[in-house]
Amino acid sequence: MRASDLPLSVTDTWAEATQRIAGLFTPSLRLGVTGLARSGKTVFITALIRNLTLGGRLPFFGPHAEGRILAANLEPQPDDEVPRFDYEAHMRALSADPPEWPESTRRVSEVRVALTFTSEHPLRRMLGIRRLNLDIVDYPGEWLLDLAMLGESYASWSRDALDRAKLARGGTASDWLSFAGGIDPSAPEDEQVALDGARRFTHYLQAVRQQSTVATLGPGRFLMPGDLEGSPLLTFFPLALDPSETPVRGSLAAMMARRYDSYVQHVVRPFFRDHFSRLDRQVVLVDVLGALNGGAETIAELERALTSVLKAFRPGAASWIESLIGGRRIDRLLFAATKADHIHHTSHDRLEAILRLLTQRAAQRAGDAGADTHVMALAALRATREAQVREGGSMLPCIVGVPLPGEEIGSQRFDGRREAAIFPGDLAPDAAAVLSGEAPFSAVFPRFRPPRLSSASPSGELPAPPHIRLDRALDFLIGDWLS
Ligand SMILES: Nc1nc2c(ncn2[C@@H]2O[C@H](COP(=O)(O)OP(=O)(O)OP(=O)(O)O)[C@@H](O)[C@H]2O)c(=O)[nH]1
Ligand SMILES: [Mg+2]
Repeated sequence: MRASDLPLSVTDTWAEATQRIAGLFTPSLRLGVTGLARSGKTVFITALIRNLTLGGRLPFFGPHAEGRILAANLEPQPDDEVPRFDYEAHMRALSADPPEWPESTRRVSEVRVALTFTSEHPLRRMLGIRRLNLDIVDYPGEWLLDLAMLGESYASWSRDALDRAKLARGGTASDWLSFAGGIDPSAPEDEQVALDGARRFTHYLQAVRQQSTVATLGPGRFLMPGDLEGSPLLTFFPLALDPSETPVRGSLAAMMARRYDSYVQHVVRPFFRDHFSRLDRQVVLVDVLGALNGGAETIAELERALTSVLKAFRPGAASWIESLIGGRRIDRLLFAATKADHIHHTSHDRLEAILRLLTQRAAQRAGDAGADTHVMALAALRATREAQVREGGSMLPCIVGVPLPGEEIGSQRFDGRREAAIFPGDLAPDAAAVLSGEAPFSAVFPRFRPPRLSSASPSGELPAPPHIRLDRALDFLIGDWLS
Protein backbone atom coordinates (compact mmCIF):
# COMPACT_ATOMS: atom_id res chain seq x y z
CA MET A 1 0.00 0.00 0.00
CA ARG A 2 1.41 3.35 -0.96
CA ALA A 3 1.32 6.27 1.43
CA SER A 4 -0.98 8.15 -0.92
CA ASP A 5 -3.49 5.30 -0.71
CA LEU A 6 -3.80 5.63 3.05
CA PRO A 7 -6.98 7.32 4.21
CA LEU A 8 -6.23 10.85 5.36
CA SER A 9 -6.95 11.77 8.94
CA VAL A 10 -8.95 14.91 9.65
CA THR A 11 -5.77 16.64 10.82
CA ASP A 12 -3.91 15.66 7.63
CA THR A 13 -6.74 16.93 5.48
CA TRP A 14 -6.85 20.16 7.45
CA ALA A 15 -3.07 20.59 7.19
CA GLU A 16 -3.11 19.93 3.46
CA ALA A 17 -6.02 22.25 2.85
CA THR A 18 -4.46 25.09 4.82
CA GLN A 19 -1.13 24.59 3.05
CA ARG A 20 -2.83 24.79 -0.30
CA ILE A 21 -4.67 27.92 0.68
CA ALA A 22 -1.44 29.38 2.06
CA GLY A 23 0.26 28.55 -1.28
CA LEU A 24 -2.50 30.22 -3.24
CA PHE A 25 -2.40 33.33 -1.13
CA THR A 26 1.30 33.84 -0.49
CA PRO A 27 1.44 37.44 0.65
CA SER A 28 3.82 39.75 -1.14
CA LEU A 29 5.50 42.69 0.49
CA ARG A 30 6.75 45.45 -1.78
CA LEU A 31 9.79 47.14 -0.33
CA GLY A 32 10.65 50.52 -1.86
CA VAL A 33 14.37 51.18 -1.82
CA THR A 34 14.43 54.93 -2.35
CA GLY A 35 17.49 57.06 -2.84
CA LEU A 36 19.16 59.63 -5.04
CA ALA A 37 21.93 58.62 -7.43
CA ARG A 38 24.89 56.84 -5.76
CA SER A 39 23.14 56.69 -2.40
CA GLY A 40 23.72 52.93 -2.23
CA LYS A 41 20.49 51.29 -3.53
CA THR A 42 22.04 48.58 -5.71
CA VAL A 43 24.59 47.64 -3.04
CA PHE A 44 21.85 47.57 -0.38
CA ILE A 45 19.60 45.28 -2.45
CA THR A 46 22.51 43.00 -3.39
CA ALA A 47 23.70 42.73 0.22
CA LEU A 48 20.15 42.12 1.43
CA ILE A 49 19.66 39.24 -1.03
CA ARG A 50 23.07 37.81 -0.29
CA ASN A 51 22.50 37.85 3.47
CA LEU A 52 19.00 36.42 3.25
CA THR A 53 19.79 33.65 0.77
CA LEU A 54 23.11 32.75 2.36
CA GLY A 55 22.03 33.07 5.96
CA GLY A 56 24.50 35.83 6.78
CA ARG A 57 25.32 37.07 10.25
CA LEU A 58 22.08 38.82 11.18
CA PRO A 59 21.81 38.62 14.98
CA PHE A 60 19.36 41.52 15.23
CA PHE A 61 17.01 40.28 12.52
CA GLY A 62 14.57 38.48 14.85
CA PRO A 63 13.13 35.78 12.54
CA HIS A 64 16.63 34.83 11.40
CA ALA A 65 18.18 34.86 14.88
CA GLU A 66 15.32 32.68 16.15
CA GLY A 67 16.03 30.15 13.40
CA ARG A 68 12.56 30.55 11.89
CA ILE A 69 13.65 31.33 8.33
CA LEU A 70 13.78 27.97 6.61
CA ALA A 71 14.64 29.10 3.09
CA ALA A 72 15.17 32.24 1.02
CA ASN A 73 15.34 31.87 -2.75
CA LEU A 74 15.22 34.12 -5.75
CA GLU A 75 12.08 33.53 -7.77
CA PRO A 76 10.79 34.99 -11.04
CA GLN A 77 9.70 38.58 -10.45
CA PRO A 78 5.99 39.33 -10.56
CA ASP A 79 6.06 41.71 -13.55
CA ASP A 80 7.13 39.95 -16.75
CA GLU A 81 7.80 43.21 -18.59
CA VAL A 82 10.41 44.39 -16.08
CA PRO A 83 13.92 42.88 -16.34
CA ARG A 84 15.20 40.86 -13.40
CA PHE A 85 17.61 42.65 -11.01
CA ASP A 86 21.01 41.35 -12.09
CA TYR A 87 22.03 40.02 -8.69
CA GLU A 88 24.48 37.54 -10.23
CA ALA A 89 26.34 40.26 -12.18
CA HIS A 90 26.55 42.47 -9.08
CA MET A 91 27.85 39.54 -7.04
CA ARG A 92 30.37 38.75 -9.78
CA ALA A 93 31.72 42.30 -9.51
CA LEU A 94 31.86 42.11 -5.71
CA SER A 95 33.51 38.67 -5.75
CA ALA A 96 36.10 39.57 -8.41
CA ASP A 97 39.79 39.74 -7.61
CA PRO A 98 40.18 42.57 -6.71
CA PRO A 99 36.54 43.20 -5.76
CA GLU A 100 34.65 45.97 -7.60
CA TRP A 101 31.45 47.84 -6.77
CA PRO A 102 28.45 47.21 -9.05
CA GLU A 103 28.05 49.70 -11.87
CA SER A 104 25.72 52.67 -11.65
CA THR A 105 22.18 51.59 -12.60
CA ARG A 106 20.88 52.51 -16.08
CA ARG A 107 17.46 50.88 -16.20
CA VAL A 108 14.74 49.65 -13.94
CA SER A 109 14.80 46.04 -12.71
CA GLU A 110 12.96 43.94 -10.18
CA VAL A 111 13.63 41.00 -7.91
CA ARG A 112 11.55 38.64 -5.78
CA VAL A 113 12.95 36.84 -2.74
CA ALA A 114 10.65 34.05 -1.62
CA LEU A 115 10.99 33.44 2.12
CA THR A 116 9.77 30.28 3.82
CA PHE A 117 9.46 30.57 7.57
CA THR A 118 7.74 29.15 10.62
CA SER A 119 5.59 31.46 12.59
CA GLU A 120 6.32 32.27 16.22
CA HIS A 121 2.62 32.00 17.02
CA PRO A 122 1.46 28.46 17.92
CA LEU A 123 -1.87 28.91 16.12
CA ARG A 124 -0.25 30.10 12.93
CA ARG A 125 2.32 27.30 13.23
CA MET A 126 -0.51 24.79 13.33
CA LEU A 127 -1.70 26.18 10.03
CA GLY A 128 1.61 25.12 8.49
CA ILE A 129 4.80 26.64 7.16
CA ARG A 130 4.32 30.11 5.79
CA ARG A 131 5.74 31.96 2.85
CA LEU A 132 6.33 35.58 2.06
CA ASN A 133 7.37 37.07 -1.27
CA LEU A 134 9.58 40.11 -0.87
CA ASP A 135 9.53 42.26 -4.03
CA ILE A 136 12.12 44.99 -4.62
CA VAL A 137 12.73 47.36 -7.54
CA ASP A 138 16.06 48.94 -8.47
CA TYR A 139 16.31 51.98 -10.78
CA PRO A 140 18.71 54.83 -11.59
CA GLY A 141 18.63 57.31 -8.72
CA GLU A 142 18.40 60.24 -11.14
CA TRP A 143 14.88 59.16 -12.08
CA LEU A 144 13.69 59.52 -8.52
CA LEU A 145 14.02 63.31 -8.75
CA ASP A 146 11.25 63.35 -11.34
CA LEU A 147 8.65 62.36 -8.78
CA ALA A 148 8.72 65.98 -7.61
CA MET A 149 7.32 66.94 -11.06
CA LEU A 150 4.07 65.07 -10.39
CA GLY A 151 1.50 67.75 -9.74
CA GLU A 152 3.89 70.61 -10.57
CA SER A 153 3.03 72.92 -13.47
CA TYR A 154 5.48 73.79 -16.24
CA ALA A 155 5.58 77.44 -15.12
CA SER A 156 6.41 76.62 -11.51
CA TRP A 157 8.96 73.93 -12.50
CA SER A 158 10.57 76.48 -14.87
CA ARG A 159 10.83 79.17 -12.22
CA ASP A 160 12.49 76.78 -9.81
CA ALA A 161 14.88 75.41 -12.48
CA LEU A 162 15.92 78.93 -13.58
CA ASP A 163 16.41 80.14 -9.99
CA ARG A 164 18.70 77.22 -9.30
CA ALA A 165 20.65 77.73 -12.51
CA LYS A 166 21.35 81.31 -11.36
CA LEU A 167 22.84 79.91 -8.13
CA ALA A 168 25.09 77.43 -9.96
CA ARG A 169 28.74 77.73 -9.02
CA GLY A 170 31.75 78.43 -11.19
CA GLY A 171 29.98 79.49 -14.37
CA THR A 172 28.50 76.01 -14.94
CA ALA A 173 25.22 77.52 -16.05
CA SER A 174 26.55 80.54 -17.97
CA ASP A 175 26.13 79.14 -21.51
CA TRP A 176 22.68 77.85 -20.73
CA LEU A 177 21.57 81.05 -18.94
CA SER A 178 22.81 83.35 -21.71
CA PHE A 179 20.88 81.23 -24.22
CA ALA A 180 17.74 81.27 -22.02
CA GLY A 181 18.09 85.05 -21.56
CA GLY A 182 17.91 85.59 -25.32
CA ILE A 183 14.73 83.55 -25.80
CA ASP A 184 11.33 85.14 -26.21
CA PRO A 185 8.74 82.69 -24.84
CA SER A 186 6.00 84.26 -26.97
CA ALA A 187 7.95 83.73 -30.24
CA PRO A 188 6.48 81.13 -32.62
CA GLU A 189 7.33 77.52 -31.78
CA ASP A 190 10.49 76.30 -33.46
CA GLU A 191 11.85 72.74 -33.39
CA GLN A 192 15.47 73.87 -33.85
CA VAL A 193 15.25 76.21 -30.86
CA ALA A 194 13.70 73.37 -28.83
CA LEU A 195 16.53 70.98 -29.77
CA ASP A 196 19.27 73.54 -29.20
CA GLY A 197 17.82 74.67 -25.87
CA ALA A 198 17.33 71.10 -24.61
CA ARG A 199 20.92 70.24 -25.60
CA ARG A 200 22.38 73.22 -23.71
CA PHE A 201 20.13 72.62 -20.73
CA THR A 202 21.27 68.96 -20.63
CA HIS A 203 24.95 69.98 -20.79
CA TYR A 204 24.42 72.30 -17.86
CA LEU A 205 22.70 69.52 -15.85
CA GLN A 206 25.56 67.13 -16.65
CA ALA A 207 28.20 69.66 -15.62
CA VAL A 208 26.48 70.25 -12.26
CA ARG A 209 26.16 66.48 -11.78
CA GLN A 210 29.88 66.00 -12.30
CA GLN A 211 30.81 68.72 -9.83
CA SER A 212 28.44 67.78 -7.07
CA THR A 213 28.73 64.98 -4.51
CA VAL A 214 24.94 64.62 -4.45
CA ALA A 215 22.71 64.71 -7.54
CA THR A 216 19.63 66.82 -6.93
CA LEU A 217 18.91 68.42 -10.33
CA GLY A 218 16.51 66.88 -12.85
CA PRO A 219 14.71 65.93 -15.02
CA GLY A 220 16.24 62.54 -14.39
CA ARG A 221 15.97 61.22 -17.94
CA PHE A 222 18.04 64.15 -19.22
CA LEU A 223 20.92 62.72 -17.17
CA MET A 224 20.15 59.01 -17.47
CA PRO A 225 17.91 58.63 -20.54
CA GLY A 226 17.72 54.81 -20.56
CA ASP A 227 15.56 53.75 -23.51
CA LEU A 228 14.52 57.39 -24.12
CA GLU A 229 17.91 58.35 -25.63
CA GLY A 230 17.16 60.79 -28.49
CA SER A 231 13.40 60.77 -27.79
CA PRO A 232 11.35 63.93 -28.53
CA LEU A 233 10.05 63.61 -24.97
CA LEU A 234 13.40 65.04 -23.87
CA THR A 235 13.29 68.19 -26.00
CA PHE A 236 12.09 70.83 -23.60
CA PHE A 237 13.70 73.33 -21.24
CA PRO A 238 12.53 75.89 -18.68
CA LEU A 239 11.30 79.36 -19.72
CA ALA A 240 10.55 82.38 -17.52
CA LEU A 241 6.74 82.60 -17.58
CA ASP A 242 4.03 84.29 -15.61
CA PRO A 243 2.30 81.34 -13.85
CA SER A 244 -1.07 83.13 -13.98
CA GLU A 245 -1.05 83.39 -17.80
CA THR A 246 -1.77 80.58 -20.26
CA PRO A 247 0.84 80.51 -23.06
CA VAL A 248 -0.49 81.67 -26.45
CA ARG A 249 -1.22 78.81 -28.88
CA GLY A 250 1.57 78.18 -31.34
CA SER A 251 4.18 79.96 -29.17
CA LEU A 252 7.46 78.46 -27.97
CA ALA A 253 6.11 78.63 -24.39
CA ALA A 254 3.05 76.56 -25.37
CA MET A 255 5.30 74.03 -27.11
CA MET A 256 7.58 73.68 -24.06
CA ALA A 257 4.62 73.41 -21.66
CA ARG A 258 3.07 70.71 -23.86
CA ARG A 259 6.31 68.71 -23.93
CA TYR A 260 6.79 69.08 -20.20
CA ASP A 261 3.25 67.72 -19.68
CA SER A 262 4.01 64.83 -22.06
CA TYR A 263 7.16 64.00 -20.11
CA VAL A 264 5.20 63.92 -16.85
CA GLN A 265 2.37 61.95 -18.47
CA HIS A 266 4.42 59.38 -20.41
CA VAL A 267 7.57 59.05 -18.32
CA VAL A 268 7.08 60.13 -14.73
CA ARG A 269 3.54 58.95 -14.09
CA PRO A 270 4.05 55.37 -15.39
CA PHE A 271 7.36 55.11 -13.49
CA PHE A 272 5.60 56.08 -10.29
CA ARG A 273 2.46 54.02 -10.96
CA ASP A 274 4.32 50.84 -11.90
CA HIS A 275 6.96 50.85 -9.21
CA PHE A 276 6.09 53.08 -6.30
CA SER A 277 2.36 53.43 -5.93
CA ARG A 278 1.90 50.04 -4.27
CA LEU A 279 4.65 50.01 -1.68
CA ASP A 280 4.15 48.51 1.76
CA ARG A 281 7.45 49.53 3.29
CA GLN A 282 10.10 52.03 2.34
CA VAL A 283 13.74 52.58 3.11
CA VAL A 284 15.13 55.97 2.15
CA LEU A 285 18.89 55.72 1.65
CA VAL A 286 20.83 58.95 2.08
CA ASP A 287 24.55 59.46 1.54
CA VAL A 288 24.75 61.97 4.38
CA LEU A 289 28.53 61.82 4.61
CA GLY A 290 28.91 62.54 0.89
CA ALA A 291 26.56 65.51 1.20
CA LEU A 292 28.37 66.85 4.28
CA ASN A 293 31.57 66.82 2.27
CA GLY A 294 29.85 69.08 -0.28
CA GLY A 295 29.18 71.72 2.40
CA ALA A 296 26.07 73.49 3.73
CA GLU A 297 24.69 74.34 0.26
CA THR A 298 24.78 70.70 -0.84
CA ILE A 299 23.05 69.70 2.39
CA ALA A 300 20.29 72.27 1.84
CA GLU A 301 19.85 71.01 -1.75
CA LEU A 302 19.67 67.42 -0.53
CA GLU A 303 17.04 68.28 2.06
CA ARG A 304 14.96 70.13 -0.51
CA ALA A 305 15.21 67.29 -3.05
CA LEU A 306 14.34 64.58 -0.52
CA THR A 307 11.38 66.46 0.89
CA SER A 308 9.87 67.14 -2.53
CA VAL A 309 10.46 63.58 -3.77
CA LEU A 310 8.96 62.00 -0.66
CA LYS A 311 5.77 64.03 -1.07
CA ALA A 312 4.84 61.66 -3.92
CA PHE A 313 4.56 58.68 -1.57
CA ARG A 314 1.57 57.72 0.48
CA PRO A 315 2.53 56.97 4.04
CA GLY A 316 0.06 55.98 6.73
CA ALA A 317 -1.47 53.07 8.51
CA ALA A 318 -3.44 51.03 5.94
CA SER A 319 -7.00 50.58 7.14
CA TRP A 320 -8.37 47.03 7.12
CA ILE A 321 -10.80 47.93 4.34
CA GLU A 322 -7.93 49.27 2.21
CA SER A 323 -5.91 46.08 2.74
CA LEU A 324 -8.96 44.02 1.79
CA ILE A 325 -9.39 45.74 -1.54
CA GLY A 326 -5.68 45.68 -2.27
CA GLY A 327 -5.06 49.34 -1.45
CA ARG A 328 -1.66 49.87 0.07
CA ARG A 329 0.09 52.41 2.16
CA ILE A 330 3.60 52.69 3.45
CA ASP A 331 3.17 51.96 7.14
CA ARG A 332 6.87 51.77 8.01
CA LEU A 333 9.49 54.16 6.75
CA LEU A 334 13.18 53.81 7.51
CA PHE A 335 15.62 56.66 6.88
CA ALA A 336 19.12 55.23 6.59
CA ALA A 337 22.44 57.07 6.41
CA THR A 338 24.45 54.76 4.14
CA LYS A 339 28.20 54.05 4.00
CA ALA A 340 28.51 54.43 7.78
CA ASP A 341 31.70 52.36 7.55
CA HIS A 342 33.41 55.58 6.42
CA ILE A 343 33.42 56.81 10.01
CA HIS A 344 34.24 55.24 13.37
CA HIS A 345 31.29 53.68 15.22
CA THR A 346 31.69 56.27 17.99
CA SER A 347 30.27 58.83 15.52
CA HIS A 348 27.29 56.73 14.35
CA ASP A 349 24.86 58.27 16.88
CA ARG A 350 25.81 61.70 15.60
CA LEU A 351 25.33 60.63 12.01
CA GLU A 352 21.85 59.38 12.90
CA ALA A 353 21.04 62.67 14.66
CA ILE A 354 22.05 64.58 11.52
CA LEU A 355 19.87 62.40 9.29
CA ARG A 356 16.98 62.74 11.74
CA LEU A 357 17.18 66.50 11.45
CA LEU A 358 17.63 66.38 7.69
CA THR A 359 14.53 64.25 7.12
CA GLN A 360 12.46 65.86 9.86
CA ARG A 361 9.83 67.33 7.54
CA ALA A 362 9.28 64.12 5.58
CA ALA A 363 9.25 62.01 8.75
CA GLN A 364 6.76 64.34 10.42
CA ARG A 365 4.39 64.01 7.48
CA ALA A 366 4.67 60.20 7.55
CA GLY A 367 4.26 60.12 11.33
CA ASP A 368 1.19 62.37 11.21
CA ALA A 369 -0.35 59.98 8.69
CA GLY A 370 0.14 57.09 11.12
CA ALA A 371 3.29 55.44 9.74
CA ASP A 372 6.14 54.22 11.96
CA THR A 373 9.40 55.96 11.13
CA HIS A 374 12.90 55.13 12.20
CA VAL A 375 16.39 56.52 11.57
CA MET A 376 19.57 54.46 11.35
CA ALA A 377 23.20 54.68 10.23
CA LEU A 378 24.21 51.57 8.28
CA ALA A 379 26.63 50.07 5.79
CA ALA A 380 25.05 47.41 3.62
CA LEU A 381 28.52 46.18 2.71
CA ARG A 382 31.17 47.10 5.18
CA ALA A 383 34.41 47.94 3.41
CA THR A 384 36.46 48.93 6.46
CA ARG A 385 37.39 47.77 9.94
CA GLU A 386 38.30 49.92 12.94
CA ALA A 387 41.61 50.46 14.69
CA GLN A 388 43.18 52.80 17.24
CA VAL A 389 46.27 54.47 15.85
CA ARG A 390 48.78 56.29 18.02
CA GLU A 391 49.57 59.78 16.83
CA GLY A 392 51.88 61.79 19.04
CA GLY A 393 50.65 61.24 22.56
CA SER A 394 47.06 60.32 21.72
CA MET A 395 45.16 57.42 20.19
CA LEU A 396 43.03 58.20 17.14
CA PRO A 397 39.94 56.16 16.25
CA CYS A 398 40.70 55.17 12.64
CA ILE A 399 39.13 53.13 9.87
CA VAL A 400 41.21 50.69 7.86
CA GLY A 401 40.49 49.59 4.32
CA VAL A 402 41.91 49.41 0.80
CA PRO A 403 41.32 52.76 -0.93
CA LEU A 404 40.38 52.48 -4.61
CA PRO A 405 43.22 53.17 -7.06
CA GLY A 406 43.68 56.85 -7.83
CA GLU A 407 42.04 58.02 -4.57
CA GLU A 408 44.00 60.78 -2.84
CA ILE A 409 44.31 62.25 0.62
CA GLY A 410 46.63 65.25 0.81
CA SER A 411 49.82 64.22 -0.93
CA GLN A 412 49.05 60.52 -0.54
CA ARG A 413 47.89 58.70 -3.67
CA PHE A 414 46.60 55.14 -3.32
CA ASP A 415 47.31 52.24 -5.67
CA GLY A 416 44.22 50.11 -4.95
CA ARG A 417 46.23 47.26 -3.44
CA ARG A 418 47.46 48.29 -0.03
CA GLU A 419 45.48 48.89 3.15
CA ALA A 420 45.54 52.32 4.75
CA ALA A 421 44.52 53.48 8.24
CA ILE A 422 42.62 56.74 8.00
CA PHE A 423 41.36 59.11 10.66
CA PRO A 424 38.16 60.43 9.07
CA GLY A 425 37.56 63.13 11.68
CA ASP A 426 34.78 63.51 14.21
CA LEU A 427 31.24 64.63 13.63
CA ALA A 428 30.36 67.53 15.96
CA PRO A 429 27.75 66.66 18.63
CA ASP A 430 25.39 69.47 17.56
CA ALA A 431 23.56 68.12 14.48
CA ALA A 432 22.04 71.52 13.67
CA ALA A 433 25.47 73.16 13.63
CA VAL A 434 26.84 70.46 11.34
CA LEU A 435 23.94 70.90 8.91
CA SER A 436 24.11 74.67 8.86
CA GLY A 437 27.85 74.60 8.24
CA GLU A 438 28.72 76.22 11.61
CA ALA A 439 30.52 73.02 12.58
CA PRO A 440 31.44 71.71 9.13
CA PHE A 441 32.46 68.10 8.70
CA SER A 442 35.13 68.07 6.05
CA ALA A 443 35.92 64.43 6.46
CA VAL A 444 38.98 62.93 4.91
CA PHE A 445 38.11 59.50 3.62
CA PRO A 446 38.71 57.92 0.26
CA ARG A 447 36.37 55.57 -1.54
CA PHE A 448 37.30 52.08 -0.42
CA ARG A 449 37.29 48.81 -2.28
CA PRO A 450 34.45 46.50 -1.37
CA PRO A 451 35.41 43.74 1.09
CA ARG A 452 36.62 40.40 -0.25
CA LEU A 453 33.74 37.93 -0.28
CA SER A 454 35.06 35.10 -2.35
CA SER A 455 37.39 33.19 -0.05
CA ALA A 456 35.85 30.55 2.18
CA SER A 457 36.78 30.37 5.86
CA PRO A 458 39.03 27.50 7.11
CA SER A 459 35.85 25.58 8.02
CA GLY A 460 34.82 25.74 4.36
CA GLU A 461 31.83 27.99 5.06
CA LEU A 462 31.22 30.94 2.78
CA PRO A 463 31.90 34.13 4.70
CA ALA A 464 28.92 36.22 5.72
CA PRO A 465 29.11 39.57 3.95
CA PRO A 466 30.14 42.14 6.53
CA HIS A 467 27.68 44.95 7.18
CA ILE A 468 26.68 47.47 9.80
CA ARG A 469 23.07 47.27 11.05
CA LEU A 470 21.66 45.68 7.91
CA ASP A 471 20.06 43.14 10.26
CA ARG A 472 18.37 45.86 12.31
CA ALA A 473 17.13 47.48 9.12
CA LEU A 474 15.65 44.15 7.94
CA ASP A 475 14.04 43.61 11.32
CA PHE A 476 12.31 46.98 11.19
CA LEU A 477 11.31 46.65 7.53
CA ILE A 478 10.05 43.07 7.28
CA GLY A 479 10.41 41.40 10.70
CA ASP A 480 6.72 41.68 11.64
CA TRP A 481 5.59 40.08 8.37
CA LEU A 482 7.59 37.01 9.38
CA SER A 483 6.15 36.76 12.90
N1 LIG B 1 32.05 51.91 1.98
C1 LIG B 1 30.85 51.69 1.46
N2 LIG B 1 30.56 52.19 0.25
C2 LIG B 1 29.33 51.95 -0.26
C3 LIG B 1 28.34 51.19 0.42
N3 LIG B 1 27.24 51.16 -0.34
C4 LIG B 1 27.52 51.86 -1.46
N4 LIG B 1 28.79 52.34 -1.41
C5 LIG B 1 29.49 53.19 -2.40
O1 LIG B 1 28.52 53.97 -3.07
C6 LIG B 1 28.58 53.71 -4.47
C7 LIG B 1 27.18 53.75 -5.04
O2 LIG B 1 26.44 52.64 -4.58
P1 LIG B 1 25.25 52.04 -5.46
O3 LIG B 1 24.61 50.97 -4.66
O4 LIG B 1 25.70 51.72 -6.83
O5 LIG B 1 24.31 53.33 -5.50
P2 LIG B 1 22.92 53.49 -6.26
O6 LIG B 1 22.02 54.23 -5.31
O7 LIG B 1 22.45 52.18 -6.76
O8 LIG B 1 23.35 54.46 -7.44
P3 LIG B 1 22.62 54.67 -8.88
O9 LIG B 1 22.45 53.32 -9.48
O10 LIG B 1 23.60 55.52 -9.61
O11 LIG B 1 21.32 55.36 -8.59
C8 LIG B 1 29.26 52.35 -4.61
O12 LIG B 1 29.90 52.22 -5.86
C9 LIG B 1 30.24 52.40 -3.45
O13 LIG B 1 31.39 53.15 -3.82
C10 LIG B 1 28.68 50.68 1.73
O14 LIG B 1 27.88 50.01 2.42
N5 LIG B 1 29.94 50.96 2.19
MG1 LIG C 1 22.08 51.52 -8.61
